Amino acid sequence: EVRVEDDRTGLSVETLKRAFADNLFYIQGKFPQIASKNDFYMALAYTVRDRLLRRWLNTAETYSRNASRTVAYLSAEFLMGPQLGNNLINLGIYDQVNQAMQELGLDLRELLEEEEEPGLGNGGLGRLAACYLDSLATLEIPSLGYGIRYEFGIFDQDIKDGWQVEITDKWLSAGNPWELPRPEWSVEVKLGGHTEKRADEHGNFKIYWVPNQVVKGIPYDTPILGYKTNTANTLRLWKAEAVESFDFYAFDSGDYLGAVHQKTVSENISKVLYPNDNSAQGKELRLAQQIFFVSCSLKDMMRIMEQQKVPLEQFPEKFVIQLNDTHPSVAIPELMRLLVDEYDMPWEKAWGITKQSFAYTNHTLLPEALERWPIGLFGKMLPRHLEIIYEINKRFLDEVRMKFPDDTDRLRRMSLIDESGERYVRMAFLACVGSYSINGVAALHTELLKKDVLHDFYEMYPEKFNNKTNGVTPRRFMVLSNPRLCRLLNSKIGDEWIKNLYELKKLEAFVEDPEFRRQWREMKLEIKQDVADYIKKTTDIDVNVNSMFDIQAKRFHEYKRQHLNVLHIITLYNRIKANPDIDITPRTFLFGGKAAPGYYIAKLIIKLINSVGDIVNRDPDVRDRLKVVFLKDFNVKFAQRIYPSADLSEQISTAGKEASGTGNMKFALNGAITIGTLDGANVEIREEVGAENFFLFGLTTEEVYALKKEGYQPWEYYQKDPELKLAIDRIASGFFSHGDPKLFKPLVDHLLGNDQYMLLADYRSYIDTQDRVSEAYRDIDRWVRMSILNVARMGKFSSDRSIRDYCEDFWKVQPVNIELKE
Ligand code: 26Q
Repeated sequence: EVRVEDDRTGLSVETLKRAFADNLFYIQGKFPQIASKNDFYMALAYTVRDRLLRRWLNTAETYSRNASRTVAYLSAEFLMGPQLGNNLINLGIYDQVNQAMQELGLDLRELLEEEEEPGLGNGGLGRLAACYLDSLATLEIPSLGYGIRYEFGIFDQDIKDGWQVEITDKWLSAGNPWELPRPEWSVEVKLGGHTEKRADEHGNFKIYWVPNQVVKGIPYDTPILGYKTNTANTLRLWKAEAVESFDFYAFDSGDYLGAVHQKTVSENISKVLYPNDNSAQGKELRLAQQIFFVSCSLKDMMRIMEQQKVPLEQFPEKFVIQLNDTHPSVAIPELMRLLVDEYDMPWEKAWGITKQSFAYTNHTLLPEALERWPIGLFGKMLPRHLEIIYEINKRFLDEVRMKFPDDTDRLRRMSLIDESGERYVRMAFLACVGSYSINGVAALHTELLKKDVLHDFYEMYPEKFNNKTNGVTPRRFMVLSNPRLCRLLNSKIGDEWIKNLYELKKLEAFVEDPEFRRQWREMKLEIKQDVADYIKKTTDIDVNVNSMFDIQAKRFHEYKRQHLNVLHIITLYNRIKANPDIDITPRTFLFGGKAAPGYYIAKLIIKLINSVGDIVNRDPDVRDRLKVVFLKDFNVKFAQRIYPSADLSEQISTAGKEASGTGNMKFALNGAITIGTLDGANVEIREEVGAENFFLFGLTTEEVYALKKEGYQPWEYYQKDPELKLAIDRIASGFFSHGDPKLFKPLVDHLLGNDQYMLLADYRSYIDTQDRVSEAYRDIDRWVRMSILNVARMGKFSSDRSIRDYCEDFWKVQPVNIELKE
């Protein structure tokens, strides 16, 4: 019997080759001889997409038949990273495709490099959303991600003369093979205008919102495959366009240019991602983005319910809406508006439904990142929502009065409207009142929310508060990014760990095996060699692969203290200059990360790193014992390349400032040892891997508070510690800036002036701990043991564990098995 595999579904190497050639010809319209690398990438992407469509449609069909309870994950950011490699892994066809490409004379790794990644997020919060979608699909949980299809994602970073330069991210310019537009499910969103009270046809008085702008949202769907399951969930991103009526209006009125202008105004809404991480700017367009995607998403959920014939009263049984920070929290008044104004539901009933539907995740303790909207701006864009918020607030404050009589200060503190000066809507408070669950993203973070930022709300609703420690997906951040590690792991403990990360525990049995340790060490060396080649190619800097790779890769922010790391580098440099023959453990310092374009000090820290690098890397006295490398344009693709190469992971934020961190997890899962403070998830990582396998330094959160209270004097630390003084003096003197003392003056002033993030207080502890790190690295066998034990004990930090916790604790959703049929 001759069986021919279908070109669109077959998985044999022969069929894959045939399908690839077919797509190259019929979709890209090219013969192989003249095809570009992008043509080959596209042909392969379509070949893979064909192979996941059946899963996708079967999943959608099954969900709609069962009307299963569904998680709607609302997020202004999804930092997905490249799709091709991940889809190959999750479909389980990486090896076949690799071979097919080889037989066609192509290199799969090169084609993977071709993909422009969708960088629709800033950092931790956006990447967490992406990891959670991966785990939801892998755990077969019905779920939809809802967000914005930004035309320009996070900017590309270039470095010119040591400074960051931003370049617009044109990720869509070569086309996106992973999305399908679904124009038939477009919805309209109203903005601006005013409200009117009028009688309806039955003579009942009702509120009508008369907007002055209407925009259309068009959904673009991307499949989210589970790892080796049949599940393919959906990420639905909304693109803003003008409604057609404006085109007609142009003909009617003759105001052609006016109508075209309206069109660009509408399209602006999904034009660009705001590039701020952990800082909220009250910009009008940002609020328009939020109501736009939230309103589209809620109307989409209602459409789905109608199609599945689920009555609106059962909204909380059909959907649980997870709010990824407050960015989508305007969903609370928007759902109220839809139910009360558009579906004529009584307020109490609508409020009952709303409160049962939302759950809120907080991601920050930084005051400047808590969203507040000036009343004027809010009311101008969302007049009806402001009225609804006032009503929610009135009823809420009555509730507070009942529970805490005669406590006017508490009412003032808890009001959804901040009236201390200019009036603001406090979005975190709105999210607390409108949700049945409030969670932080690491144990310490949740405790600090209860004690501090949301203390009054904790006293009011203690039962709502819970912790969900973040996690990361081992599919992308181990299987895809670190094939060498995976081969070694699989040879010892099989591959169950990919779906159950606690299986990594089994590695502990091999830590005393010298041959295994030798293999581990060799593996790390090979990975470092790859990265060294990449550094040579991109920066022309030679690095020594036997030196310790000491890496800090994350967004630039003063609280993350990249400049504390720099103070360490300068200290080592000063020691060498004082004593050129000093015995120093060789290190390669690698930095990666972007600064918000308007954050001057963060950009100055980038310039400082490059300036210090220029001096240190060229100084003959250093004799290649220290190298400082800034790798530009840190993004998901680049992160995957860099995490596996780290010996040391820098997680050095001021205690109490980093909500969780997730880079810390990605490094440790790839065998790096952490040097870190007791902040965010570092606390739990240290608990898991053991204090003896973690380099702890610095003040605790309590000590930070106490020191602030008693009057912190950074100047005293500077005066008392000669190494610290010398390091800062080097910067201040212009030593790293061609003799110009002005260049880094703002930075020096921050440190010696108020030093908000207490670098000087933590400096000595950091340096001494770094000295212990250097000592430990000299005993490479001891280091390798620590590395193995770190990986073995990181099982907790899979995003599968996080998602299981969400499901069991308060989402109350069950897996749905998908059967594959035609
Ligand atoms: C808000 C309003 C206007 C403009 C921008 C913003 C905005 C955008 C992004 C505010 C905050 C963010 C991003 C926050 C973020 O990434 N937080 C990180 O979340 C991670 C996942 O939980 C944690 O691990 C990090 O500790 C936390 O910093």
